[in-house]
Amino acid sequence: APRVFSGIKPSGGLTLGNYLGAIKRFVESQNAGTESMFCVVDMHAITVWQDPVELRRATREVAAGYIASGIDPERAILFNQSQVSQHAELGWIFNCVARLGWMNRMTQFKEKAGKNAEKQSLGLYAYPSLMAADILLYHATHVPVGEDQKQHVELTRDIAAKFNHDYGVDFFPLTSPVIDGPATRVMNLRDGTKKMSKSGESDMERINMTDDADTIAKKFKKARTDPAPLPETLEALKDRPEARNLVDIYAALSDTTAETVIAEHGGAGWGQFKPALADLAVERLAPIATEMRRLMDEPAEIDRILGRGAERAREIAAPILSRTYEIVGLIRS
Ligand code: AQP
Repeated sequence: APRVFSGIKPSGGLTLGNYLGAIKRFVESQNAGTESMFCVVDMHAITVWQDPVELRRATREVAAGYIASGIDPERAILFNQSQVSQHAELGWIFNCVARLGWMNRMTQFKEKAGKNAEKQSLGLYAYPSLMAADILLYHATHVPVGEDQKQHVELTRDIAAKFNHDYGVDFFPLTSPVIDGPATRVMNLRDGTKKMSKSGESDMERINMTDDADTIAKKFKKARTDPAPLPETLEALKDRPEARNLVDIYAALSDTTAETVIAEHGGAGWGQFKPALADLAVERLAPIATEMRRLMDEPAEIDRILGRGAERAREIAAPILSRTYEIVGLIRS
């Protein structure tokens, strides 16, 4: 049976990129009736330094973001990764399956490490192997992610295939990334060639899910664009990454396509389009932000939900990990 798994790192506050590229699509998958598991991947967050107090806050914020956006913790399994120790255990086994050459090709590590690879944690380097464990621990078949995670989900397939081949079993499924919709890569508002990130330097680069209406309006107003108005065809946006990004955001927020947005707004100047975009974003995000704030005022309730989700996750994970140990030849007595 199909099973969806995906996760978000609590490495800061949630952005519009996380919402459009991930959470909104998770809600759609849950509502389509597919068995779904959504994780706050706190062990991935600590691959770079996290202040412990802030990590706890961000973990609860991601959980609140899921719930406020429509993830129902009764229907989907919602939990934080570190409460299910099988992730780390299977992650170790996959560290012994994945090859250094494969890890060396991971573009996200190269981008994050920059010229300072030697100074990065071993965890940041090994992160895609833990991510493979997150997915395969539940024999998940579909992983909805943004474009930036495509390579990691492909690596998950390589790890599953090598494990199955080396041990002569047909145990781990070959997982498919699900990358669809108009906003699989929401770009930075100040630089249309970089993706919008939680941990980008300036707050003006991103819309946070908890930004208030004035902040959202100000950020779109100051968003970098070229001076030309919106063209009449999508083709003409090809070399205008900032303009294209705002059109894609508009399309995703209004559940339509970039073609339709251009058909309706082609010819509009930024003085017209940006306020329309800001109004739309506020209309969509404000109710979610209000609900997030309400939930975050009750951290004990969030922790209870995560704890209950972790119990349900462990029930699925335990037999799969035990079988993995058996296949590998590790004694459990
Ligand atoms: N800009 C984006 N556009 C579309 N999707 C995005 N995602 C993240 N940014 C965008 C998707 O959100 C999910 C969770 O991502 P993550 O938090 O695990 O890691 P990330 O991709 O590294 O996110 P950030 O925001 O860039 O975090 P930092 O700055 O800490 O590294 C994934 O499905 C991702 O594709």
